Amino acid sequence: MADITLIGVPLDCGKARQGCLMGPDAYRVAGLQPALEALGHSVTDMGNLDPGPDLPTGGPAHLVQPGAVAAWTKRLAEVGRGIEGMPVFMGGDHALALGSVAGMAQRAQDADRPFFLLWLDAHSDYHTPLTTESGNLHGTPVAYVTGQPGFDGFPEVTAPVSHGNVCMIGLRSVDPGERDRLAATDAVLHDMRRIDETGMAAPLRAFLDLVAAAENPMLHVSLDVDFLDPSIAPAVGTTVPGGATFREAHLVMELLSESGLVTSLDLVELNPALDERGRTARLMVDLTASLMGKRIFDRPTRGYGYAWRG
Ligand code: EXY
Ligand code: MN
Ligand code: MN
Ligand code: MN
Repeated sequence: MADITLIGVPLDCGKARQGCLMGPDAYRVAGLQPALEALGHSVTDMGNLDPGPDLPTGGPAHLVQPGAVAAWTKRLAEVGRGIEGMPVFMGGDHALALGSVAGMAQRAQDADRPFFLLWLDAHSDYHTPLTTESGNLHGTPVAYVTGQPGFDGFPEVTAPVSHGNVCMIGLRSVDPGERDRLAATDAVLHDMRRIDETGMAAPLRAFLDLVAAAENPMLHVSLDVDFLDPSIAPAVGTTVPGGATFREAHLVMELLSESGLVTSLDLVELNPALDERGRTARLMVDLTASLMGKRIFDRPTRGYGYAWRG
């Protein structure tokens, strides 16, 4: 069983539309902690983080709240680096991943462990402040944590994530300003056209084989609500048709669970103001339970935080 720490991250400054600040409490109301405790995990809810008073204002006019995102990034990286057990960052929009991923990558570097990132998202989030068209910094976390230039005023990335250790699944909305740069890297990119042909299992198993081949790896999973099809997950401001189905999403989580490799998790972009009687929040809780071992029949599970079952 794992020791899980829930971290509320009411970060809403990664884009113009507001609402994600209610995300952490929506997960609490949807029963995330008891759902994980019912699986035998010990769960601590550390409450909501606060990036500190007087968030910086100003910055390049074309960017949305860069000072606030930078302050959150610093705070999250500090907290993530020192957290015990398995952190679950309850967002908040995807700009939280600038800090959550940077902090976990630094934690891996501190422990001399290889670090891998699984990005479950309709978007590649590979813009920089120099390439973004919208100015919304929730479209930039992967560029930041891989050490791309252009993030003036942000904390230095002292443990950059190798592109070859990044896998994206669910892509179906990638801007020209990020596509060519990303395609030129060795990141593993699975758009939904690829998933239509292969299903979720084959590409995910291939990535998990890569992770498992490393020595004592750490794997951070960043789950954006818009990875899911809007028909099952409407509570997100950046819906894109053609997302993961209910079973595809659960299969991804079940395979991750059986790998025993996941060491940290982001749950991002839930906007409760757009939800329908809380069903998106409950789905995200259920998917997290699948990631943490909810199963009908036991399967061999080994690795991080789980009872060794051979
Ligand atoms: N690529 C678009 C932009 O940069 O504005 C859309 C980004 C959506 C980001 C959400 C978190 O996934
Ligand atoms: Mn995203
Ligand atoms: Mn997205
Ligand atoms: Mn690289």
